[in-house]
Amino acid sequence: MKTIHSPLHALHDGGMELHRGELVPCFEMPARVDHILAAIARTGWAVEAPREYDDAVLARVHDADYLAFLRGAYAEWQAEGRDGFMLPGAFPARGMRRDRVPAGLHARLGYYAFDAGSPIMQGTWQAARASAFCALTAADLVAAGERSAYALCRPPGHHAGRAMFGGYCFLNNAALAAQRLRDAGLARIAVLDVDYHHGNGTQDIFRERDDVLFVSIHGDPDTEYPFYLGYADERGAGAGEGYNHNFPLPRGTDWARYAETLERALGLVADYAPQALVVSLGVDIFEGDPISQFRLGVEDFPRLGARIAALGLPTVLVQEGGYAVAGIGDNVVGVLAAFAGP
Ligand code: Q9C
Ligand code: ZN
Repeated sequence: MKTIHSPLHALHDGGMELHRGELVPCFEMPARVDHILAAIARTGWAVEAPREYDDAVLARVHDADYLAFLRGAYAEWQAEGRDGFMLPGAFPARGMRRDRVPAGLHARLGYYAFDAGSPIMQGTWQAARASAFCALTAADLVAAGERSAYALCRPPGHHAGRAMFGGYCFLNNAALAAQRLRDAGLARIAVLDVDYHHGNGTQDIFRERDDVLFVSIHGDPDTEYPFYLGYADERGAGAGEGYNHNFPLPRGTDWARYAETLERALGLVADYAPQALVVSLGVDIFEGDPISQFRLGVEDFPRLGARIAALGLPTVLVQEGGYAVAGIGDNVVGVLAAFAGP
């Protein structure tokens, strides 16, 4: 199985995030990719650079005004004589205007953001584009007949909405991959999101559609980020009603509990009979993760991979979270091994 990777991810680096009321260095750091690449190098699997795509491909999933904001935000920041990284401090919550995009840079920053945990810096746009290109390239490989491909995306994507960033995510890599597979002529795509955090962006992007099934297993949003989406009663809307399934699980969930839920989730994917599967592969379900509360051990990731691979579907695996940096490579390769064959 091929890994698609771009060194441009490292241009997004060095920011701080507001974490439980404290400004701390971002958990989402370039070293994550180094550890994943090192583990992949030990397997001998091929690593390739992504292809390039026009902004029109990104606009299949994201709004044009949002893409323009991401592209130009840091240059505007510099034009105001500032450096370092950008973080918003105010957001349009209930009772406030969301129907107009304000003019000022800081106002627009809060308008498009949903948390103060996702700094924008000099290289963020380039890194986010390269990350999206990895997912799109992996989707193109699978559309062209590869059984599976792994997009080593960084920054991650599943929290990013049509016109919204947050949770370390700017462009929704998994959604772009799913849309790319649709645009290649595959009729039905399933997205299985196993990241610890609910994939609110992906859910929202496909909420009203029946051609992309979204199934997510994650920490209960009553206490776990992103808090305001990811509950079991969110089933999709309009034509998409019944094509969205959330499985929130409590803190402390171990493999035994997880595996039961996984079987139900996989059953829904199989019943949908998709032409391809996109996996939002967050390994922050690991017991050693510093910001998450499930208890999967290193030995559980090959089990997870084997169960998903047993669907027998052409599969694009897209890297999402995972912040136990030293263990991230083994956990990712543990999942991928089931797809790579003997
Ligand atoms: N100020 C992923 O795993 N932490 N994202 C809270 C709020 C956010 C995790 C920050 C965790 C996001 C892709
Ligand atoms: Zn996560």
